[in-house]
Amino acid sequence: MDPRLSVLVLRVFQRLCLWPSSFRGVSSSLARLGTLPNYRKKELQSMPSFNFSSLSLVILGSLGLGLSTVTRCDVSEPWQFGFQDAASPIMEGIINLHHDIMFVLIVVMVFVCWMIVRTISFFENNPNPSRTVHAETLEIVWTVTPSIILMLIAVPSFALLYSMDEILDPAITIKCVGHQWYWSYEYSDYNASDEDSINYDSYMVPTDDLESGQIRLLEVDNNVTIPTHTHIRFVCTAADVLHSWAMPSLGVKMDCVPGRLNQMTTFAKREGIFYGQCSELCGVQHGFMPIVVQTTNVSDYIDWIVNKIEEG
Ligand SMILES: [Cu+2]
Repeated sequence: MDPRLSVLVLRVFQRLCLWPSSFRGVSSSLARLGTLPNYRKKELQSMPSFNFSSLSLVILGSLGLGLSTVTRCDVSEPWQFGFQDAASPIMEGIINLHHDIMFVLIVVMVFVCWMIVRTISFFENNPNPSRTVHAETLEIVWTVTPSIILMLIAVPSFALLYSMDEILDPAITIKCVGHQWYWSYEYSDYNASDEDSINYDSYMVPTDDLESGQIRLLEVDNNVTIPTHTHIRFVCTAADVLHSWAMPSLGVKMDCVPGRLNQMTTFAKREGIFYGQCSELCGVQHGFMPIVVQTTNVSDYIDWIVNKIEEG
């Protein structure tokens, strides 16, 4: 069996396993329970290929564990569909809204398909089918019902949208500047003048220089380090062309526009290393300017920042 196909089948199976838990709040915690630790994922990833028997073993294993999944924690993976695990309340909100809308979507889709099939079969099997072309009551019903559904969806959607926009008194401000083709970061909370600010560039690690276990095209030489359970503000801009600073697990994606500052906020809930990429076509090496965010506890963050200040 083609390894890619078996991975795809496995993913469909995982999604089916996770489907019953796709209700608000439950899904993200169950998904986390079912997530394997990183070393185990590496092991699975390094398997040369799935043959059918190993696939069925994995499926049986998944059944045994209830909701197991081989989804990597905080990095995208080949043939992934679905989200990366959330690490911020905003991303949890995005995933929950997605699940809620998917529920409505499937109910509507099944209803519409059922109606079409029934209409066709009644029309074909009936020697004298109705030729009605106008029905006022029916038209009112099929206009009002979808608008009510849309309004029901709009309420949580707007709540999420506005909470993403909210900048809650941030403890740290980090400036992200997009360049062709790397990122540079600036921590300016700890200095008296602009010249003293902590400032560094972050380049992708080329494939030839990767160490074992590192991820191709996603690893960088200098991470962005932020503390967990702290409100962080990112201000984004670009030095040359449009870029976009995106970190899926934190639920942030912001355009970096030359000559202006955009801001966004995040609140990391757990420690880890998170991978993202530039998300605006910015030139020939657009695919080679990844973003790595490391979240640590506050005391490790203080150590890191003191180190950086001393380096500077
Ligand atoms: Cu870019």
